[in-house]
Amino acid sequence: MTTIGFFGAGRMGASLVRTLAKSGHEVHVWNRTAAKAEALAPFGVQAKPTPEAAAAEAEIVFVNLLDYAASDAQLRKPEVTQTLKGKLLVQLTSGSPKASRDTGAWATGHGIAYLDGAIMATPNVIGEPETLILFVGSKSLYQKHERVFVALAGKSAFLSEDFGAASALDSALLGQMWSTLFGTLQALTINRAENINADTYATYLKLVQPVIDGAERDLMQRVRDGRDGGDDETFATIAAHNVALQHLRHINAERGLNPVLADAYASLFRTVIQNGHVGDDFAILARFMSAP
Ligand code: FVH
Repeated sequence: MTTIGFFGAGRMGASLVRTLAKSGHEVHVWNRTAAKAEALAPFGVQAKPTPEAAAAEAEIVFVNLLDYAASDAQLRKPEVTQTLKGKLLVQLTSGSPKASRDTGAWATGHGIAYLDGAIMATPNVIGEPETLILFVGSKSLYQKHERVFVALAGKSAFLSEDFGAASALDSALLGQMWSTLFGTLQALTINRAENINADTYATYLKLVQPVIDGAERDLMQRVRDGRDGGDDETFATIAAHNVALQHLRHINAERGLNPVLADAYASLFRTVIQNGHVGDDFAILARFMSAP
């Protein structure tokens, strides 16, 4: 059993706290709105009036607040920083890779051991064997307390010594998720606007996943291999993609649909064409995503 301090009792924080308490740890929690911390008392959790009081007796202190601005505002209070010295601080607030690296540097510079983490799940599956939290920082520190982390997420894993790696991977995967979510909304909008029948929609459902999987696999491989020009495996040049995109824009115009996504793609194609790459592979766009 470990005595654990916890800053935050929001949707995710409360789920993490309950799971730690159910795993047999003594948890002292502080939340800006005290009532949310006090509501955890039935789980044997002790609500504390200040962050430093929640950290005072703890070996490990977790933070799960809205953002790093909220987190830094608490962590960098002199009385909190002083209390955290010599303890392990585990940051589970979502943030940018830079914020994670800056907080990691701040913590280690103040004699506070630091692990950063990205929760790849929603509050309802915390504590489940299939849930994943990625941790970064000192591998030996992670391994020393792995039992605590695995209680929070059965698939908890150590990712890297780079404090920013978990946030970077989280953001990359979120970007992938949003492009799939927005792409799905666009496809459903076209299907609905063109009044496709149930059989045609059933065919769409059969085709959509292989299209996504195949495109991602091929593109990742080409970009990784640096094959972003045109070669004998370039089956669709920028020109071909751009022509097909115009059909999507015509549907948007004819049906009065929101053109914002197709127009954004068109803008990227226009930039690449203006830079002389009309005959190159789609992968050439990777260069223009890194530098507009
Ligand atoms: N919910 C989810 O599915 C995602 C999954 C992936 C990881 N995220 C990140 O977890 C952090 C907390 O998210 P949340 O969903 O629990 O958010 P809320 O329920 O809104 O709780 C926010 C807590 O932060 C406290 N808080 C907000 N602003 C401040 C502030 N200025 N000073 C101190 N505390 C602050 C808030 O306190 P209160 O409103 O109850 O007083 C909550 O404790 C987040 O990084 C997600 O990206 C969740």
